[in-house]
Amino acid sequence: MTDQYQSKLVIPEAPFRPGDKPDYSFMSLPSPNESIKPDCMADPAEMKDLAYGMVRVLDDDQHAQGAWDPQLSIEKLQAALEYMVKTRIYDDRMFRMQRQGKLSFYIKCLGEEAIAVGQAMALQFGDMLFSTYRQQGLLFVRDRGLVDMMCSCLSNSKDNQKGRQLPTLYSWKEGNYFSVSGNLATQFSQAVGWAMASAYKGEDHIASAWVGEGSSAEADVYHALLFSAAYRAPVLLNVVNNQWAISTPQNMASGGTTFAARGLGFNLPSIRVDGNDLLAVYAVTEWAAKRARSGGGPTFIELFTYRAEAHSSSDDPNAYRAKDEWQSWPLGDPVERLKIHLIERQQWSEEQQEELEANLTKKISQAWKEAESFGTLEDGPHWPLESMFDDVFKDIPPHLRRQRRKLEM
Ligand SMILES: Cc1ncc(C[n+]2csc(CCOP(=O)(O)OP(=O)(O)O)c2C)c(N)n1
Repeated sequence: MTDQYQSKLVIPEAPFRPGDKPDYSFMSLPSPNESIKPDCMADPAEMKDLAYGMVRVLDDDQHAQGAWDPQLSIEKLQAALEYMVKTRIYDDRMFRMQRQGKLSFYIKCLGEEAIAVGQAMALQFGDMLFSTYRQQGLLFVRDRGLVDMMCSCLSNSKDNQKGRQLPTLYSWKEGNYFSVSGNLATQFSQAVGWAMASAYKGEDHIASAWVGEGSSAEADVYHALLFSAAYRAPVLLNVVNNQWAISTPQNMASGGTTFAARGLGFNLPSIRVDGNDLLAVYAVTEWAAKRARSGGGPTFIELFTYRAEAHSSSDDPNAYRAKDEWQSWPLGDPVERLKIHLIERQQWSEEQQEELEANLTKKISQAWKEAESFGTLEDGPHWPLESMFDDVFKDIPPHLRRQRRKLEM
């Protein structure tokens, strides 16, 4: 064996681990003026740079700049801020309730609020959403009732999933929100299938699916990409790169390039966007939705962000990542950024922000009291055990009928 031909196994490492002082100065962040905005029906070959750059609208001073500025009205921007703050306060309340033993489990989306809110606002109500457990903002934009969401997390008598799901794995048929699956990445192929059916039937509604960057290593994602490309399904395929898949850093799944770049091999328009910039998220989603609705097929989107909280209520990130990493994150806090943008335009104030937060905190507290009145995990009432056989099969197969009978005896 000679040194010249010695192969070497490379184990990707996280940039920082506990005890390190995070410093992201190595990260190249283009200015908003650097990204071109092609026509929404452009050939993917003409826009490859968008997979390696980063679409941004808010600059470092939170002024809107560049070709991707979606020129949203002040009312829309204020509504987006409200949805994001609502998401944050809701998450905070639910996490505390989990710590008090009222819920079995909870997942927050702290730091990622602009993604679900910006994307849901750029889509239409009839568009079908195939989300992960970390896009609760989609439900707020669609005006899902707070009490309904809480009852789902409490698995109580008003839980529309009858206590069969983990908290945060919501389902809402009437809101075109597909049941969240605990088996990661299944939603990508489901969304593509739904979008193919929609196009086949000549309907104008599109689908949108999300997956975490860690889950993007699942084979389902590549089946979905190929089918979406081959049949030009009207679907948005979003990878939320929040840097961590529990304790696994993003470079374990990236293969050393951007996640967006994977779409290029399938000849898809592939765009990497600053996921902490509500305006940029909105603009890219609006572009991709217009393309899908015009017969241009799918778009692959990487939303670049940072998971500010633990993975879930069962996780302690101090074991694997540097303390205060979020504070060093160069793309900042999405809520602060939109707030500063509006204040700079003299369309918002710190006083209004405080008032908004106080009102939402009050509403969420009231909703919690009401939700608890339908039962809690600890005290019940719980769904009768035999109800586990309902709603799965139209005609219950004999072996399950036998099992139900046994249970009733
Ligand atoms: C098929 C499958 N594999 C593994 C898991 C266990 N698991 C749950 S969440 C998670 C990490 C997912 O990370 P990522 O996709 O980056 O999303 P994030 O939680 O960071 O939003 C893992 C490995 C699972 N639920 N399903």
